[in-house]
Amino acid sequence: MTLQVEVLRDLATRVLSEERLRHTLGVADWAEVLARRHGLDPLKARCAGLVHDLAKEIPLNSQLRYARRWNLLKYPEDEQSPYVLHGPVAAYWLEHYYGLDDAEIVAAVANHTLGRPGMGPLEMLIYSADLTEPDRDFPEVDFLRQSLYDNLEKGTLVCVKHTLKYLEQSKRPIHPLTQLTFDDLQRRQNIGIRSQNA
Ligand code: DGI
Ligand code: FE
Ligand code: FE
Repeated sequence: MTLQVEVLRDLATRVLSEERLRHTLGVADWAEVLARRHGLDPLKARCAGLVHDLAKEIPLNSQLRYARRWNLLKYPEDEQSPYVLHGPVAAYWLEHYYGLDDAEIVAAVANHTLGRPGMGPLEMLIYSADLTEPDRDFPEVDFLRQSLYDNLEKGTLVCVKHTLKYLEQSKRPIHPLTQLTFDDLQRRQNIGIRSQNA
């Protein structure tokens, strides 16, 4: 399947509310900028941004039903906080029903909310662009944007750290994958720093 930005944009326009579409287009634009900056494929980044939240507005009980049917429930927390399922649900639908055969985009959509240990560059890009797109407005957002622009891996670590802090402050449960993602990125960066100094 060739990647057609216009087709995916139309899909997002048909499926999403006006507000969610605005966010989606913001993620697609910002992901493309970051992809160019870091030598990744800008077309793939835009496409992943366009489809990352396709399942977000499906009622939660239906998301849960799809997740059960498609065997996407991996942690007890998935059922306790079902709003973390829209990435895996959209990714499964795109791959198995829509025929999207780009594994990197499918993974970036699946893991855009929680991350995972061992994320690839496009997964980091979409995770982070989602949090820092132009419409997002919170005190640290410019620092997060600059960190991402300077270094994708370090910037993503800063984004996951921000999410952990936000969840702690709002007394929401931390999903094991968020913690595992943080630990993994931190470990990868420590290895990088040690090998630079070696
Ligand atoms: O779909 P978006 O709103 O664009 O963004 P998203 O896919 O990153 O989802 C954001 C929501 O996910 C937000 O309400 C916080 C929540 N979230 C992210 N990580 C965790 C989490 N919620 C819980 N309970 N635990 C997490 O680790
Ligand atoms: Fe999302
Ligand atoms: Fe989003």
